[in-house]
Amino acid sequence: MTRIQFIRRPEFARVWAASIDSSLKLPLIADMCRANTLAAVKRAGSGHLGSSFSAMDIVTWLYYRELNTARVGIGHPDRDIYFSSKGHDVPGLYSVLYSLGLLEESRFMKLRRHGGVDGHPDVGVPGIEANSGSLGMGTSKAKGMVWAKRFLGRKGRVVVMLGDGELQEGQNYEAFQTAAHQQIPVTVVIDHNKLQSDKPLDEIITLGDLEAKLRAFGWKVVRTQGHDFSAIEHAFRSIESEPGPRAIIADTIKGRGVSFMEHPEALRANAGKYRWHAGAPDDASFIAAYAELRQRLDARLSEVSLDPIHSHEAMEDGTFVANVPGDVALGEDGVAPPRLGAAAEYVAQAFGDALVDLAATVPPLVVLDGDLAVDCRVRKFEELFPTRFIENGISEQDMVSMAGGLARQGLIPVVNSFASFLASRANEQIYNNATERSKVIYACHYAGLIPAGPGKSHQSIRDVSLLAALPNMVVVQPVNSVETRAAVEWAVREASDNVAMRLVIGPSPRVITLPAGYQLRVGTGCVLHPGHDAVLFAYGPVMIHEALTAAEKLAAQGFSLKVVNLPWLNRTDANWLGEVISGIENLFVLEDHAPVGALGDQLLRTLTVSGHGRRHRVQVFGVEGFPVCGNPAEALRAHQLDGASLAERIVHQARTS
Ligand SMILES: Cc1ncc(C[n+]2csc(CCOP(=O)(O)OP(=O)(O)O)c2C)c(N)n1
Ligand SMILES: [Mg+2]
Repeated sequence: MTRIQFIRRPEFARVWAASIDSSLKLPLIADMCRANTLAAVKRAGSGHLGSSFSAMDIVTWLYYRELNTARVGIGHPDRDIYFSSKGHDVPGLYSVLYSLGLLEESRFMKLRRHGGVDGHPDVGVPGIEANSGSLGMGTSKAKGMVWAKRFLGRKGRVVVMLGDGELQEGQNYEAFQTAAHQQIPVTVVIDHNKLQSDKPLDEIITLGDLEAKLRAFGWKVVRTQGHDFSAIEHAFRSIESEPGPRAIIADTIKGRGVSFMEHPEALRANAGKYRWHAGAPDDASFIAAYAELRQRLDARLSEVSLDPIHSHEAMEDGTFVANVPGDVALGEDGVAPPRLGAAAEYVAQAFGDALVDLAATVPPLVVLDGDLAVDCRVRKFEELFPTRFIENGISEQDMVSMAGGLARQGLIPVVNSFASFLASRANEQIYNNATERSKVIYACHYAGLIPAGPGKSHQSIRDVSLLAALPNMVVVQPVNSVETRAAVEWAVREASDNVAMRLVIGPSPRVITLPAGYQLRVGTGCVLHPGHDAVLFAYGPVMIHEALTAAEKLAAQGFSLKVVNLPWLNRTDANWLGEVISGIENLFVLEDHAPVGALGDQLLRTLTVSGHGRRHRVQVFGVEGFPVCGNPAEALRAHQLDGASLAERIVHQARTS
């Protein structure tokens, strides 16, 4: 059983009130917050440590010394405002807010859980000023806040934190330009840790002379050491009287505070790749990291004759058990959130492997990535075919239009990013490419509701509605590795239209076997569970698992549900559809998407046009509202899309018809 300890709020108050040199307090508070960040991420099972730790000293400085927020209160109209545009560093921010009593303990203890605090910032959490997580928007939003404060006669500054990789997003440069022209005194802090997802910026897309670039835009720029509190103070003092926009470039270390997570040692230890950007550390790494932080804290406290840190083990029921100071002996992972019974299959892996295999026989195939090569499973392609791989950094719009240019020259580009960023942010560019009638394959990773820990910036439940209306765009989502490989081969070799391939990022919840002889054919699917009382259409491994679970539960109640896997989300073969629903009145559609604009709408349209609709009733189950944050079971349940809820909803509907 993993025992994870937290440092509770009175300990922060004790250290802050201690009669010691005030310059010693901030490093102590920051490390205490690091320890809590580490504990929260470990308990959540995921989260971003490297980025939280590199920003931690600055965030501690801001809330404990620079900003009036804690003093006047987080609801005061004249408060100073801080938020992070990068957003994934929010576990660190939560720790600081908690240490000051601004964030409730019960919520902080539930990072990435339903009813706790989201994996990326959400204004529903006390102290969070802006939603972020989709990179690149923060400077523009901060500019709006400064403008509004001035307009409304309110006091208070606005400080926004940017990642250095985040600066690859073009929106930053629009904001740099307008903030200077509009003379808006927004303060930007750039957490310049020189790394992005898992590689140095200089290997992805270099920033060049950042100071000169910002100055050329008309900004006041100061550079500082981001882990030295007096240097941070000096930087803030040197820009405070500036009438226009100001930037503090803070040289920081990703993973700062835990030796083996610090750049550059961490890169050397892992063949040049940074391991601690996202995800919870394994037990051994957690124990070592926590011990290092605690030992440093206790040693520093002892030097100034203060008691060591007292920490408490947080139990699942929300109670705490006091621990012996320094006790960090941990065992098996017993507190990870309940997970789906995962199969060892990742459809995204099958996608990446298929691309590698196709490369030999399809010379025009090229792959583009937006700093997500590992998540999108294209790192292998990058290593094997470096001349056919384009790393474009965090700039989806640029990547998509570049792909359009590649396609105009006869290449077959496969563009990779998360569905939520690719389909939406670059939608206009995708449309423009489509009008040229060339073929681009858009690999929309992390499609759907699950995983739900990162929160609504990352869960993609609107991408089909954004893409399906393009006349020459086929949207497909495969259910298992076999179907994924077939879909990639079809997209690369056969498709004449553009293809948007939705892929679930996590492990498939169960092994899904396709019927013998099943051939992928546009507009058709296959029956995965026989039945005659109702038909449920679904797609992708997450929702097909829930659909099958519903069918199994209903079978035990004597209700026979036919489950149909239909990977084509905007193409339907009306004859095939007519056959599959023949003799069955009640039809259901399960979306891994909002109920608007995806498979349900497509089927309704096909039924209406073909005339089949007169004999059938259709109900669409989808992600209603914004997707909730939580573990998979919590999120599915909250949206009533888990197998048990679906079974109830289906029976209810069928009996009332
Ligand atoms: C628009 C968008 N594209 C891609 C991502 C995925 N992503 C999250 S963090 C990250 C790297 C960020 O690097 P950096 O800005 O340097 O932040 P650091 O973690 O180093 O603090 C990427 C690519 C995203 N969240 N938003
Ligand atoms: Mg960085």
